[in-house]
Amino acid sequence: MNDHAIRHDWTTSEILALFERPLNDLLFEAQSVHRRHHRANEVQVSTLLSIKTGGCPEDCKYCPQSVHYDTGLDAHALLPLDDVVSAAEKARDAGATRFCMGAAWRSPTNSQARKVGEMVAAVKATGMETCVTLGMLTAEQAAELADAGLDYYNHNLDTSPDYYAEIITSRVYQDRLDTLANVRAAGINVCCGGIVGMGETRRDRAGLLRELANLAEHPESVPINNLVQVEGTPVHGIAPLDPLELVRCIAVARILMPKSVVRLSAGRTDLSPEAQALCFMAGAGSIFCGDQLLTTPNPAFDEDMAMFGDLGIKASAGKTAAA
Ligand code: SAM
Ligand code: DTB
Ligand code: SF4
Repeated sequence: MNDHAIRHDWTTSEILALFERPLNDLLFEAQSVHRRHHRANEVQVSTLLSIKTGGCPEDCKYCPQSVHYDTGLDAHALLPLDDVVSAAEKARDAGATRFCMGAAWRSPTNSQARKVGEMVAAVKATGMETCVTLGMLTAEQAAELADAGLDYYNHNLDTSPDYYAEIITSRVYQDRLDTLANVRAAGINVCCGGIVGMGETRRDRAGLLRELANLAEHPESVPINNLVQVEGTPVHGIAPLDPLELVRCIAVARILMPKSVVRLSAGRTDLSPEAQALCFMAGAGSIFCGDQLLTTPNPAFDEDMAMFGDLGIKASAGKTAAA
């Protein structure tokens, strides 16, 4: 086998062995893989908007939007189209190249999916790439969103199959894989990753990355979220993940899925600029910019642009990020 082959047959022990390498060796390999497939010193910038907030029937233990936990969130119904378009224009003018719209649904109805399709078409008309995350999707809904011009669908595996039931009981792992298959079949780019720092073991983190890397096709985009702890959720108060373990996760994801864009997603407010710099060294090629993620805070746009300046990083366009 050639060293640079794209593999889909990783074992947990092989992945754990990557995690256990000396940090410098791991970072050196991850950055070398990164430079073979992506432009060095370029990071793509996306902005998030919660188009429907709170009141979600699912019981995801990390999520402030679940009806099962009292998090004091201000819920709102699906936003009007005009509000979504003005938020997209604002994000584009600030320098984002992709606009990601999230809805707190278990799965959309056909009429909800159609309305989101209208938002996708309108946001695309602003010149931005589009991404939506709406929960489980049928094949028909995926095809309709593809027709509306959707570039990416985000649907995370969240954690390893072994740890999954500790975090979510209202839907199973296979439901997530089915949605990913529907998105893939519709020809939409897949954005799929997970969350770390929820009390899982390193073996679980390796198990999540194994599931992602062994999909028939690697997701084009792999968000690694560092848990944002929200008061009222069951995982609030858990010991935070060592930032170097997050760096290792990103590096391992980079090595396992060389062509994918690995995203340093939620949880940057808890990371020092030095830790974020190591995440970029490990191969992170995308971040969310803007004051807010979906419902929780994110570093200010200007602060991120200053960090890019300090690190000599250029904000890049998404589709052109791969060399
Ligand atoms: N309801 C849809 C779903 O779950 O598929 C879409 C929106 S949901 C908020 C999108 C993703 O955000 C979740 O899959 C999860 O990975 C991530 N997420 C939610 N709350 C988070 C938190 N507190 N910290 C980190 N990531 C979080
Ligand atoms: C993803 O993997 N992370 C984003 C996006 N996909 C939708 C969401 C992060 C949400 C963080 C918690 C919040 O702001 O509600
Ligand atoms: Fe609902 Fe999505 Fe939050 Fe789970 S992560 S509770 S499905 S909004």
